[in-house]
Formats: sequence, structure tokens, C-alpha cells
Amino acid sequence: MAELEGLEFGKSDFVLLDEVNMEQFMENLKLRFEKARIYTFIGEVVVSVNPYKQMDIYGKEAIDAYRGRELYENPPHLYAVADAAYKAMKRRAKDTCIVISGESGAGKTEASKYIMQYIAAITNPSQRAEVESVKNVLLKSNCVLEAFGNAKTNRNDNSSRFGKYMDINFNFNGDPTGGHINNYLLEKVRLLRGGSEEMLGSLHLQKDPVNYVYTREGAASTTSNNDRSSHRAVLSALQVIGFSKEEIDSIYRILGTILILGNLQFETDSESVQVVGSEAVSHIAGLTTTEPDNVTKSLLYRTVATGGGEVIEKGHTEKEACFGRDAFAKALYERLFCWIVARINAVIEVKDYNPVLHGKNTVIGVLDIYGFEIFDNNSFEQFCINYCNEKLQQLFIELILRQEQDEYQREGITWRHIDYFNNQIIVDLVEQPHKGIISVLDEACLTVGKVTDTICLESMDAKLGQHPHYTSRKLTPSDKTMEFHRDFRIRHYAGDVTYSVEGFLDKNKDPLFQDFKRLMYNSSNPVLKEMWPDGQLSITEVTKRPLTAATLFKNSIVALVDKLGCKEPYYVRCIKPNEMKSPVLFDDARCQHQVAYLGLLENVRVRRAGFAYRQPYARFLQRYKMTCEYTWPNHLMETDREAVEAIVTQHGFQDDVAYGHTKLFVRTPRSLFTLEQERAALIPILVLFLQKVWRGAL
Ligand code: AOV
Ligand code: MG
Repeated sequence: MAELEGLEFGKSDFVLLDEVNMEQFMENLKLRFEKARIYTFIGEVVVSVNPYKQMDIYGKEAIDAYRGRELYENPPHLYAVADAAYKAMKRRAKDTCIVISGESGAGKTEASKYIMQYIAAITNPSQRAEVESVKNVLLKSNCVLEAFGNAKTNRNDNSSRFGKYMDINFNFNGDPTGGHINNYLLEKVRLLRGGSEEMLGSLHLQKDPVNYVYTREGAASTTSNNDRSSHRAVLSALQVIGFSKEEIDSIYRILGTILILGNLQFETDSESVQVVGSEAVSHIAGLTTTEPDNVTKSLLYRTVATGGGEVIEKGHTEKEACFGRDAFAKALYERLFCWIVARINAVIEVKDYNPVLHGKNTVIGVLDIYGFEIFDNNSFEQFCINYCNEKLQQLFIELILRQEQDEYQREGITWRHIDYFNNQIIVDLVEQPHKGIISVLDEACLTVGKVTDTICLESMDAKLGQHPHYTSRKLTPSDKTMEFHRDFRIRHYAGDVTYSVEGFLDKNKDPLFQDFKRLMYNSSNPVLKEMWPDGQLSITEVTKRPLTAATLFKNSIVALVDKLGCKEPYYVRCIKPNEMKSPVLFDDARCQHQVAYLGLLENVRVRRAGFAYRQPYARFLQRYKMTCEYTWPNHLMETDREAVEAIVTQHGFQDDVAYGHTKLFVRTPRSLFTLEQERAALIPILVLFLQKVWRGAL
């Protein structure tokens, strides 16, 4: 392996460490961060440390340097992995995927954007218009999805509140022909600021987000100049993607409705619940093109079918009305988001692809999902997010191991097993049928009668009390940091998280009164109607219990993992250097914790204990033939493999290698180092020699 940067920048591949231990790993990681080398390889995996400052390493020059090159020819970079994934796809017609993982704020979303930009930059050299337009939509979709799907949290100012998996389809030329986005949405509600006075006026909105209950919390710290230009960018992106004027108008109307709903209040006079003031209702009716009376009715009553099949209207209590209002607002937002994704998919979907005519259609998938998070108060959303991260860690373990094993087997080489923590046990704790947390939750949601969060927690304690990764305060009353009866704790691969069960059942049921669905379906705005197809069912038809939120989420993540599992994976492992968003602070303890739970040390060990380097015989020969008299300038042996054997033997590291069917495997980096050094020393001599030849001196 070539050391392409000076040693003062540390080792560019952790595999090159003299010894694999935490101390050396951290020393190297820190040194590189301090020298603004934010990327380091572990073989083909890129470890990235969030620089928290703009880096001048993503421009056209960098793109040109990485395009079509091998990993070891350039310093570590996202572009190197992106190119490797692209080459595998193009040369070997492999479906590949790039999985970006790391905790909240570690730099996943930024990395995914650079990767997309790189792929866009290196494809379609002939600038064919239809390919350019696909690329444009793929790139612009990011901006729109971020606007609607990201929000400020304690851990990240631009935190992804949805998971995104984007497939990019390529034709046999290696040019993008389309794509598909899968979104994994969880947390709902936010936005505003930056709209024009005129637009806000027509939506009956005020300019300052502090005026809205739903946006008040996040409103304080952002600067409005930025917001204005971001808003413009989103609008123009929507137009480029092909949203019509009516559609964009509907999007704003829905957002307006949500904000007005958030401020809408109820009061109870003598016997019945009323909406406070009449303005809000008429604005909502106007924005959603529905009848004000119907709006009021859906807010205050629910239609229920009695046992005898009779349909009656039941008035809400004030509490139920508030609950219904918030559920409605959230559902509006969620459906809007899903509709936007579906709308983008309809534009980028590959149409009329004929494999006979066009060759195999291959795919690169890019996964950018919400990272592992721990807040002061963790709820159902964090539970789902962290479960998702467990699944991805499991996949990493599976694939990195499996990939190595497969390769050794394919090449006829014996494999030595390396041990590491397998988080399958935590995955099981959450998702196992009948016993896992999700199944206990679902059971509680299905039980008729009053099941509270606390009762649910008790049944979790009963079923899971013995599990080594589960604790509850009730079971260990000495633990003062947890609240009696209300909390449970999971020992995640990335750390302990205490979840408050409060609200778990409601969030899992995620109930929305049918009346709202019907209200929206009956809107004369076709966009709204399209978002609420289930509103056409009459009350007596709605009998089947919908799947719970946790089960839906689990199913979608299982499907995602299946999808990733059948592709050739490339990994970017992101590390957050500190909690301050500081570009200069390297918090040793925090970083070491991440290195440990991400299993990076084990990753290095697997890579080394097996064979750190492997190269097809022909390529090895090409690079090193100048270092051996029997192979320079050309060898006379029957096969490349024999020629490679000659090089290896001449340099005396025959005990350090294994000969596979098509590749040479080298165990320790040192052997290659020697070769590289010798090669480097020979190059100037060679250049002199060639210059003389050219000048005719020889
Ligand atoms: P995340 O995606 O991993 O968190 P982001 O990619 O949003 O994290 O990164 C958080 C912030 O760190 C960004 O808004 C940038 O300010 C900064 N940052 C990250 N990577 C870079 C980079 N390569 N160059 C410059 N700044 C960077 V979450 O979505 O919360 O899990 O759910
Ligand atoms: Mg993100």
C-alpha cells in the first residue's frame, strides 16, 4: 500500500498500524483529525470524522483525481468509496450499496450528498439531455426532502428525522437512468419562515414562527436571511422536479393548515366542547377546500359503529379533541411527506427499460438514515431509531465478515475466525416474535379495555426481566437514575438508553379518527383527495385493525436490510468528534466510545488477520514488475501467477502471502510497504532512463 501522504499525517489506512490496539487507533485518528485529514481507510471502509468546518476537498480537481482510480492510488476520501462502488457496478455489473452510519450529528447526510454529487459528476460525459435531467432531479430531491424531513435537535442542527434510502439505476453505459427513494419516516411536524408576506397572507399565516405552537420550539436561533434563500431553493427545486403550480400551492396550503391546527383551542361550556373562535375553522376549511361545518364536526365528534351495526356520533371530551387535533396535524404532515416522495419517485422511476435492448440495469443504493441518539428524555421515536441502528450494525457485522469469508472461500484460502460482539441479542430483544419489546407493545395495544403505559411496562418486565440487555427500575429499585415504574433501559451496542414509557402505547397505536380521513377525502382539492384514499371507506367498512407503528416500522427496516443484504456493500463510518460542534476539539473519550461500539478495531483485526491486501495477479504484476529482474520489463513465465511468485520470492516474503485462484493475498502491510518503497526509489531512475531513451542518448 502506498503511503500517499507524508507520515506526519498519520497512517492513511488503520490496517497499517504497527499494532492493532485502541491506543494506536485513537492516536492515529486524532493526529489525522488535527491535520485536517478527516478520512481514513480500513481496507475499503472509510472512517470519517466530522470536521465541523468547510473543507476544500470536494471540488472538481478532487473529483478528477479519484475518477476511475483504485482505492490505494489516492488518499482516503468519500470519493474513493463512491468510485469503488461505481466501478464494481459498471465493470462487474454488480448491484452495490453505500451504507453510511454513525450517531446523530456525525456527518452522514453531508457524506451522502458528497457521494451523490460525485456520482453525478463522473457520469454522462456526453451530456445527454435525458440523463442530465434524471441527475438533476436526483440531486434536487435532496433539498426538498431535507426541507420537509429535517429539523433541529439537541444533537444536530440539521438532523434527519426520516431515513432515506435512494436507489440509482444505471444503464450499461454506466449512466443514471432513474432512481427510487424509500423513506422511513418517524418524527413529524415543523417548518416555516422565509415565505413572502404575500404568500403567508394568503395562507392566513403570520411571519414569525414563534407565533405557532408547533414551530415555537425550534424557531429561536436560525437566521432569517438563510431561511429566505433556503426557502427559495426549495421552491425552485420543487419546480425543477416537476411539481405543478397547483401541487406546490397545495403543499403550502397543507402546511398552513397544520400550523393553524396547532394553535386551535377548545373550551368546554356548560355541557359541550367548542372550538374557541370561528376564524381558525374557516381558515382551515378555506385552505383544505372543505365545508367549515364539516371541519368543526370532525374536530368535535367521532362517528362510531355500535355492536349492532348502528352508526352514531359521539362528542369528544376536551382532551380527546386536543388529541385528535394533534394526531390530525401529524397525519397531514406525514402524508404530505410521503406524497412528495411518491411524486418524486414517479418522475425518476425508470420507464420502458428493456434489458435485451439496453443491457442489465444495475443499481447503486445510498443509505442515509437517522443516527443512534440519546436525549435527556427518550421516547418511542428514539426507541425506533436506535432499533434501526442496531439492525444496521448487525448488517455491518454480517456483511464485513461474510464478505471476507466468501472471498477466502472463493479463492481457496483458509480463514481464521475473529471474535467480536454480536449485537444480534439486542436485535432479538426488540423484534423477536412473541417475546420481543415490539410484540409486547403490540399485545398491549390490542388488548381491549384500559391498558396503560405502566401496565405495558409491567408485562415487559415479566417477559424480559432476565434479559442481559434489559433493565427496569422496578426490577432494580436501587437505580436512582430511573423513575419507578415509568422507565426501562436498553443496553444498546452504542450505549445505555433509558426510555420513558409514557406515550408509548398511543404512539404505537398512532390512532387517527376516521372522521378526519373522510373530511380530507371529500376535499375538492384533488391533491388532498389523493393523499387520503382510505377516507372513502364508510365507517362500517373500517373493521380491520391497522398494523401498529412499531410493527410497520420493523417491517420496513427488515425489508431495507434484505435489500441492502443482496448488494455489494461499501461502508462509510462517521464519527462525531465532540458535542460542541467545534472544528478543533477532539473529545478523546467520546471518540473512543464510538470507535469501540462501531467495532472499528475488530474491523481492522478481521482485515489484518485475514489478509490485509489482495490484488489480482495481473494488477500486482503491473505495479511491481520493475522491482524484479525476472519480470522487468516483461516476464517469460506461463502465467501471471508464476511471475508474481517470482517477485514475492525475490523479496523474501513468501511466508506472508497466500496464492488464491485469481488474486495474491498479502497478510501484513509491511511486505507491500517494502515493495512500494522499492518501487518509489526506482521510479526516478526509471524516469531518467526513459528520458534518455527519448532523447536518443541510449
Ligand atoms: P447526521 O446526518 O449524521 O446526523 P449531518 O450530516 O447532518 O449529521 O452533519 C451535521 C453537521 O455537521 C452538518 O450540518 C455540518 O455543519 C457538519 N458537517 C458534517 N459533515 C461535514 C463535512 N464533510 N464538511 C463540513 N461540515 C460537515 V442525524 O441526521 O441527526 O443522525 O439524524
Ligand atoms: Mg442526517
